[in-house]
Amino acid sequence: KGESGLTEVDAVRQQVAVLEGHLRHLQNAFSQYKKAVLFPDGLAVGEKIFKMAGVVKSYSDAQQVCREARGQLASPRSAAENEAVTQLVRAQNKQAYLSMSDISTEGRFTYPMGESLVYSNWASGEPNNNNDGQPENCVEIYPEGKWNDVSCSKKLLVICEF
Ligand code: 293
Ligand code: CA
Repeated sequence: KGESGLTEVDAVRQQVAVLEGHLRHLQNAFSQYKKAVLFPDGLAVGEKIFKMAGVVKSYSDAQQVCREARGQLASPRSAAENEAVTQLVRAQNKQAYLSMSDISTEGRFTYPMGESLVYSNWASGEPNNNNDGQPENCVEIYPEGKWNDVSCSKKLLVICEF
């Protein structure tokens, strides 16, 4: 025992209590911060956040918007993520770009880093690469949540993910 009368264990207990107070404060502050950041155009699904960017752009300009914000275009990898993107699309009633394309190899849609899709929600008959003249190498999501391949020059709502 030290001169103070406190055992080392007591000192450590006190430090833990102080840290628990700091942790509680951070949890409350983070919870408030998340609500503010997601209002009114963001949605969190698991560890992913989707955010409607409020602009309508061609694919390459849309990619740039998300990249400049240190994110990437929406890439729903599950039904739950697709439902979140669909909610944002429905709120604007405008089709939005997804990140995926078959620019590298016609007929093989990939994420921006080149991996094949782990989830898809194509509308019936899609992808059909059908745009008399221009190829359809990009993907739009409809307010119903289904996907359609479209020309990458089409101007569509931008939704980023982080
Ligand atoms: C064709 C047939 C339509 C379809 C459309 C889109 C264009 O016009 O049923 O909706 O292609 O796939 O991207
Ligand atoms: Ca199509």
